[in-house]
Amino acid sequence: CIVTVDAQKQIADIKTSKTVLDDFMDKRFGMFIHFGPVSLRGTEISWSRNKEVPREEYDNLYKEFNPVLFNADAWVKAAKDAGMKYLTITSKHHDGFCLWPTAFSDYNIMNSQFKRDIVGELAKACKKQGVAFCIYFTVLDWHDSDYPVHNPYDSTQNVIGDMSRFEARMKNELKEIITRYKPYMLWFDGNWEKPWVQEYGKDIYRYIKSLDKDVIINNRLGKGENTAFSAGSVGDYLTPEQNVGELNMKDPWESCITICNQWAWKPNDTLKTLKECIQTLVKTAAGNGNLLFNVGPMMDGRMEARQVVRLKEIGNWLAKYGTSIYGTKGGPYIPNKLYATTRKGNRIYLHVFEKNNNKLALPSLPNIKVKKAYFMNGNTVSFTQDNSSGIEINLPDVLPDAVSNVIVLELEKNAEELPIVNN
Ligand code: H79
Repeated sequence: CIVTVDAQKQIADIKTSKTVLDDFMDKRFGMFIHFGPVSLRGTEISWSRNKEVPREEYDNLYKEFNPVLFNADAWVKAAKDAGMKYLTITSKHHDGFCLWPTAFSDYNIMNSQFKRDIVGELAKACKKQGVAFCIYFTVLDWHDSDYPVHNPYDSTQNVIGDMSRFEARMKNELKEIITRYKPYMLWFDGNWEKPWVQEYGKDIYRYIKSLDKDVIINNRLGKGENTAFSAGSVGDYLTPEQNVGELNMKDPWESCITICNQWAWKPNDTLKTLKECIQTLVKTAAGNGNLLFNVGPMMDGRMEARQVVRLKEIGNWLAKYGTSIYGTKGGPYIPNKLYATTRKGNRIYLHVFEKNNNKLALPSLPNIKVKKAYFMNGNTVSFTQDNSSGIEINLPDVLPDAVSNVIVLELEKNAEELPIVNN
């Protein structure tokens, strides 16, 4: 149909430029923050409403919300210390509570005891510390009477609403956010429920681009699929959730993964080990994607000390090995249990995850000679190369880095154009 083709063409004309998206993908590592009045209960943000926390109680939590130890500079510093280059805050999650003083809903931070613009303070701190500031904003709102779904667990309550009014308010809120806080990127979510249709996604994409042509927009503004693009897709990059995306040299993507299990703060939640954190980041970069790593601050506004320590440990590893992550491409090998690779210029960075024995066998790189191999910041590594049997790396009895090891393979020519090797 002609109308749809036109709408699609308009989207193509205003789509975020490759330069901007390349800049985003070079960053590789960002901090996701899920925060709101629900931290008073330690249950999952939005999903515990009508479940662990009765609706009436959940919707009144904001009156007690007073994170007096919130310090935007401290959050941004924790991200910087982790080696993160951008930060994404939940300005509004599915429970509808707004962390900024919006003129379009009373259910916002100014009507809590706290009365401070959390989004604005973070935007300012990010600017000061050189971290790209990004905003999460869901397209569903179980609290809003104009949105037709009020309880994801009980469809009988989900009947009345006015989506055109809801969409109009969403635009007003987005305009506030974009003009006030100048986000680098907008992270939409909640795109699977029935009221949300593709036309809203397209309309809002156009609207955002009319306000700021360079703001990056994730693919969850469009209806449905989060991990693949199709002809009518809306948005600039793919968003696998709680798993590392597959190697994809064509489409930009970012995996969002939690440092513990829950998105919002949970007391004594299981914290990922340093090795898990680093290897998650490495596997993401090796698949040519970004990692948006989530932290849920506590009800008093501080991040948990043990999480801040873990973030710092990740940053310490990146201070040594960052050139094998930032600004690299994924491939040419598909990541597996034993290893994964990134590449830049004439170098392949071979990340070794596990050691089965003292030999690591890589499939052959056709017609490209490896000139030398060495541990990053360390000793030479001996290897053999053969066009049919491939590359065999000799590993020492004990690998030099206790957390995650990187071997640099220097090639005689550029590694970035190599086709993906099927291993
Ligand atoms: O904001 C985070 C999630 O709340 C949101 N996206 C990320 C970034 C998200 N919305 N929907 N979903 C994720 C998928 C729904 C998963 C669920 Fe469950 C499974 C909802 C209920 C069961 C896991 C367990 C999440 C809440 C409880």
